[in-house]
Amino acid sequence: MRRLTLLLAATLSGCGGGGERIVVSREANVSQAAGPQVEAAIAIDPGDPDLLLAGSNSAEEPSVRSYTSSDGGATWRSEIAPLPPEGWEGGAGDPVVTIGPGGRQYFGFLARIERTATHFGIGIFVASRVGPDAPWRVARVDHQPGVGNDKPAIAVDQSSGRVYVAWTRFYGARRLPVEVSHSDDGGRSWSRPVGVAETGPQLFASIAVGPGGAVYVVWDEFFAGRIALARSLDGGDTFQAPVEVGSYEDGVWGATDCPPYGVSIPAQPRDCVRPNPIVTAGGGRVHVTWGATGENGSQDAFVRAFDTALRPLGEARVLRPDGEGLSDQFLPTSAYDRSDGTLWACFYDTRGGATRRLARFTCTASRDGGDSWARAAPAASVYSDETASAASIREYGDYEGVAAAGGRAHAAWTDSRRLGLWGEEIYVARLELER
Ligand SMILES: [Ca+2]
Ligand SMILES: [Ca+2]
Repeated sequence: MRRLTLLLAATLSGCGGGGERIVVSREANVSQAAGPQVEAAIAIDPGDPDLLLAGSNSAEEPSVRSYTSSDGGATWRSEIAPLPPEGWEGGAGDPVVTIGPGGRQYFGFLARIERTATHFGIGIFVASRVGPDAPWRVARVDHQPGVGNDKPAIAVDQSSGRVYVAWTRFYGARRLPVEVSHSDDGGRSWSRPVGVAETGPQLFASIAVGPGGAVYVVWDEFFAGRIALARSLDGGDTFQAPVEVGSYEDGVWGATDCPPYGVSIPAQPRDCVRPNPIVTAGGGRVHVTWGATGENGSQDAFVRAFDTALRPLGEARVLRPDGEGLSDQFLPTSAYDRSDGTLWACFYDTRGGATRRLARFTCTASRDGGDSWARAAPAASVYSDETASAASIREYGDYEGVAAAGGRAHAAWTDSRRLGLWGEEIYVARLELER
């Protein structure tokens, strides 16, 4: 097993930031729905940070589920919405959310349609609404029959209002590139998708727009075990040559029984865990977080910083080194708060449990561009156990969420504390970094 090259990981991540403390409040079960809700996404309105939009899969229901708060996460509305168009089924899921200028809310998801008794087509849709209480209007993003679609990411340019979707397209013969489309009319119509880089099969795209309008896309090359990052300076029409963020060997496609690839860990043995790279941009830096097998063989969450031209600023760092005992940090995600320059990173953490089977969604934050990190704090007040017999085969699902604006972050995750009554639920908690 090739290890990631880590620079002084143990010295980089203590409780940096001059004793800053993460304060957690407003932990809430936002779904309260039968069956499993997994794969949490969350967005916050930079213009009014009291407005929050979250979403999740809800595989036993006709569509994804949305969770709306207009009071900073004090109260939430849980709904089966948005619905896909007539003839489509919403169970394919993969929700992604963002909130643009003027408070326009976007909710992207996959839906499937039966082509024959054994073949389904997967389409990618974005719903938008003018505010938290307005109706959703749904538009299809891809319009190319015969091409498959998977794992979208969404981001909005807060200056121009242009909204971007990046996702994997399946052309067959192992041609699986990430492509990007955009909309300038609030999600009503979408541009013809353009490829980012033809470097082999790509999944788990993440997209961010910098303050000056530069577009950054990161993805996982799961055949090669490489995380790559590319930039567009022309509004997503063309992308410059990608740079390598990190590499991994554990869990690459073809070397694992995990569906479709990944690493089986005690806390997520069946669905397994994958790198889940997330890109953020702000404060003159671009950051990527991801998960991979670390020096001691457990899962670690990593961060690496780049300048806006994607020149690396040092090596990858471990967000929370294990210390004495092995623990897994998995399904990492991150968000940048442009109002105060705080970079937030969250992940499930098995630390504190003896068997590495119990996990709590946990967050840390950096005010200095990722050079030092606050002491990690559990967003979840209790551990979850997705190895319990009543748990979904999807366990925690493929990804979780965090959003940040106005000096606050809101983490959203799959939680199994009410497994007996409601199955997996989506929880959200508010996080603030006290100076
Ligand atoms: Ca670890
Ligand atoms: Ca549930």
